[in-house]
Amino acid sequence: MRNIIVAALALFACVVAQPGGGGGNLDRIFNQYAGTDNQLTNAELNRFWLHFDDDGDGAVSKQEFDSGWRQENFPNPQNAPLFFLELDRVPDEVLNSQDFPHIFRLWDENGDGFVTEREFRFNWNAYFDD
Ligand SMILES: [Ca+2]
Ligand SMILES: [Ca+2]
Ligand SMILES: [Ca+2]
Repeated sequence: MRNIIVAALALFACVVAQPGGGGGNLDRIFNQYAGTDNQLTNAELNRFWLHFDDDGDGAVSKQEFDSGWRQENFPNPQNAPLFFLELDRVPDEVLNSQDFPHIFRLWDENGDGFVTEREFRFNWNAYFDD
């Protein structure tokens, strides 16, 4: 029995320690934008993407995205240009209100209009791990 607990703990530690885009970072982001209901609405996820918009013109340019990604210490900054392309769902080299609904639908796995922490983490890791 004791061995099982030790093994379970070791496994747990492994899972927790996985970089997967900086676990702590991810929790912080999610909590910051999701609010008390612990789910992201479309507007809340938009707010997250728009925090990259340094000049406040309502669109995230590639340059804003790249530099924001590095500033935030998000995972795999060398791939930020590729992440930008993935997120640019209506391809015009900016991320704006045309792209956000598509991104939201991709992240809202079950289509209930909310992105839970599990959905957020799952997609974050899928899109932003190398
Ligand atoms: Ca901008
Ligand atoms: Ca776009
Ligand atoms: Ca959902």
